Amino acid sequence: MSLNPKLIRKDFPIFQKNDNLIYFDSAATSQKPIQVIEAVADFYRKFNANVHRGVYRLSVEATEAYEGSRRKVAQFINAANSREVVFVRNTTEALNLVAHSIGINQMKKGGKIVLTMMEHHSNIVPWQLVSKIMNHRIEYIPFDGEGYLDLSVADKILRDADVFSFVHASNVLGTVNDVKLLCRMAHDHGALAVVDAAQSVPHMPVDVRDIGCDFLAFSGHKMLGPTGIGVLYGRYELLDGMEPFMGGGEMIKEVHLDRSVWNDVPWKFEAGTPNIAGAVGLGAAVDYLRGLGMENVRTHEHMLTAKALELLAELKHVKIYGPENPKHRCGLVAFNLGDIHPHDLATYLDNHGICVRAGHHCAMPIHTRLGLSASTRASFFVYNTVEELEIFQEVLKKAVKFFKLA
Ligand code: C6P
Repeated sequence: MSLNPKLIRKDFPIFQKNDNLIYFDSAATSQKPIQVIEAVADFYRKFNANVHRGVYRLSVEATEAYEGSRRKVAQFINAANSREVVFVRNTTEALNLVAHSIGINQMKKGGKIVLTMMEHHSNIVPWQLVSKIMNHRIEYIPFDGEGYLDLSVADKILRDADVFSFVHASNVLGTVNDVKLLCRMAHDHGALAVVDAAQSVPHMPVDVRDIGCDFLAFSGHKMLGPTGIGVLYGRYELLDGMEPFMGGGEMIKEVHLDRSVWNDVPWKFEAGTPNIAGAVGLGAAVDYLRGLGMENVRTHEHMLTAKALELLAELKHVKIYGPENPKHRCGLVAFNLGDIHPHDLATYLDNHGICVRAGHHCAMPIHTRLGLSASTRASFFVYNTVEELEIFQEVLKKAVKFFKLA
């Protein structure tokens, strides 16, 4: 079934306020439908209390709403058990949790971590932090000129690796990696497989059991949900054997002056009062996306990406990054237009009502590999239309004249 973005837009108050707004920055954060906004507001209006603490009815209801969202998220990614879903703040925190707990508490000093050169900083810096403490080595699988991982060198690089952590869909190149294959490669080398799914879970069906990953991280705010809520999926046996990342209330069963006993999974990783309303909002976002159907979401974005590539390619001065085949891409396109600085281009586009991101998109190593300091990126979601892409192309044509590209 094809999506009707014009109908979908009616659910988003931000487009009601300004129907001409062309929002091409969903890879940074998505807009929110009224169903999510109301779920959060309703929580505060009707159920607000702390979770797992009170015996009174309101607290039990708040706990049920919070844990109900956990079950929805677990189903959404086909986790075997909702206890494999840990609520965190965002993808960044999820990856820091894994890097800390595995990299410091489980790996021996001088271990080996393998990443790829197309990682977001969130999947590089946490590993660098623990490597500094533990003297681990980090090696990177490169990508080729078209934006595909160079798997011909992967076996060599993965030898003796303890962890292989990689992005599902690149936030700059748009490349959708074959994560099932990458997980198999990790396991063949005895390494844990960690997936950064920040740009995939919102936009395509993701089944953790089919992928065969050990851990998978994503953010609520990129999938129509609120900011400040994210997910770390982990296989139960692994989470159970891990040390917590943060200490405090709720993550313990017993505290004595000389020692403590941790709570069960997943609560041992959720120290302190969690973002309860955020989790409830994420549950509503999952309901919304499931209502649309993730296959339909993927098909719609594939159609938009193919059209964007086609319209951009018609411009003489454009340089597009990432795979040419839209089937291998997620719904975003990073590009440069002649020598116009991406910040100047983004400002020009903003003056014409179009929101895009400009800069290194928190992925400096990708830009360094491409010989760039920055790019302009347009990213799409369920509320974007082909008409918006046509306007985008017209404004880019005007920009060519305005910036006097030869
Ligand atoms: N990328 C972008 O504009 P957080 O900030 O924790 O929700 O997500 C971090 C993150 C991790 N991995 C990938 C592949 C990502 O794209 C992001 C976030 C945004 O591209 C903001 S920098």
